[in-house]
Amino acid sequence: MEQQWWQSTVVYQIYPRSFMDSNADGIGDLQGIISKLDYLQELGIGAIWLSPVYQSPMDDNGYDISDYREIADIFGTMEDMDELLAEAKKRNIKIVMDLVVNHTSDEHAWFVEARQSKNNQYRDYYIWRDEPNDLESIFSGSAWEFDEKTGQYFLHLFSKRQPDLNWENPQVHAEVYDMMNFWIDKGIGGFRMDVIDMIGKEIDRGITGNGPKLHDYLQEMNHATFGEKNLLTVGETWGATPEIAELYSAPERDELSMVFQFEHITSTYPENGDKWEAGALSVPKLKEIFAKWQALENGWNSLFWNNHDLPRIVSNWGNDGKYRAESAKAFAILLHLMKGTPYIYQGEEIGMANFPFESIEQINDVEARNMRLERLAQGQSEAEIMSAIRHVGRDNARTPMQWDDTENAGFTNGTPWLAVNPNYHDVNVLSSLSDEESIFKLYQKLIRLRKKNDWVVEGDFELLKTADNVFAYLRKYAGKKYLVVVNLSDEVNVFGPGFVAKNWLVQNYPDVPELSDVTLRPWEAFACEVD
Ligand code: TEU
Ligand code: CA
Repeated sequence: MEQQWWQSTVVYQIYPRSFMDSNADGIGDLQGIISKLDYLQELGIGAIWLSPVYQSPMDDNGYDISDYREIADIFGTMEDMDELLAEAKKRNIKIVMDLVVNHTSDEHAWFVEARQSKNNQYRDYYIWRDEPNDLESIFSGSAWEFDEKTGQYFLHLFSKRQPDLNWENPQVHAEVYDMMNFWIDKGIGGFRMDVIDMIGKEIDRGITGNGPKLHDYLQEMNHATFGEKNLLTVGETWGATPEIAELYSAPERDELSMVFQFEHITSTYPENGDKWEAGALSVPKLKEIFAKWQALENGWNSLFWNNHDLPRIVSNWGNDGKYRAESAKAFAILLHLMKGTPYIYQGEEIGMANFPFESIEQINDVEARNMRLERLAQGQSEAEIMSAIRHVGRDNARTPMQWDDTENAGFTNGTPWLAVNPNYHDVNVLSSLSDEESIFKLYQKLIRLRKKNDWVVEGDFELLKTADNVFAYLRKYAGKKYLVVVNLSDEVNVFGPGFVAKNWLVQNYPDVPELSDVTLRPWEAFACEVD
């Protein structure tokens, strides 16, 4: 396959509520984003994945949509959206919209109608049963909510204000494709598809992810909407294996460009998959997982450490104290020189860290709040629960972007909807821009490397055998070899001997090591061409 634009670009995810506030109401908005496009252009990204900006009662911060064709008042207007598209285009940046079609808000007109009566014309847009089964919501409790008026239960795999759409109803498909074409006609660059692996669910058989009809639906969607439009499409698929990822992303299957897989993320979760009990990173496991995914043949990888649902990488697996800069850069080098399309989550490029949450009053996230109530009822202590939220809660990623060291980190002139991380005096965009050794400059360099070098996009990947906590690999392209070495620990580790450096590309300590026998410093990382 010829190289596609979405294979050589780097995508930047914006969580609009937390990016930049233009009107002092404490909430980020579209005009705020427009005001920062020059910054993103300087970083070098080619696309923005915009988390939902549609009309929504914001029970799940916009992942509960009440009108797919309107912009939420707090974010602006459709004129602002059109302006964002135009201003981004001027800077060669495409806008990838979040497509949330596993469920709507309970305030969506379809659901308002559907719950009126059993024979309402929208009733079958949703999933109703006389009796609930034992399916659980991802946001705690039963996945079924009793609706008084018509005496049936409706399904909600997320919050009870997010009723699941019924994809067994062809009318739902038609409505969704129509809406997608509305956005495509506006000139967007693609879609990030929220929990798309759930739309093929067969709930009476207890199947939620990877249902039997899933791929038929995606092919149908492709043909009815973006198929011929050269768009980036990325599915959020928590349950994908490399085999499944090829079903989604093999070009001849006419489905998606790529998917987000989460095997590296969930590698620290216990057997039962409970993210709240995530443990420490195992580097050997991480290497094994990436080696497996990098071997994807007929399909394309996405590459990410962070998003709006995950704790900050520098806090989660790095060292956000003594080695904040070194470890943030180490993770950047490791990821950005692999094969696939990298995604940067806002603030990652300046090494933003988790927030020191102490009490539930500081938490907005519906997932964490529901979890707390459930676990308090089960007898867990407040302290234990807060510790889990502090380590892996989603609000860690959602604190406001840190632009400078003025009040509220320059995010707002009002009161921010979620507190700004107290480290903003040290960690902010303004200081990163003037420091040649900043994390930002390293990201910028990695993005340029990818743009200029086909080996980064296309080279074969080969994992090297090394000390447990050293992650090293070769990329091979057109007879040349490129070496990437990363020490993923606070300790020194030995790498080598065996290579002769020809050409240094990038590193996270000011001086480069002697390749014949390297003692890697804590979190040391570098890449070079080798013989
Ligand atoms: O996330 C899907 C999802 O399963 C997450 O809720 C994830 O499991 C959880 O955050 C980690 O514990 C998508 C969106 O990214 C998320 O923000 C939404 O809340 C969710 O779908 C519902 O739309
Ligand atoms: Ca605002």
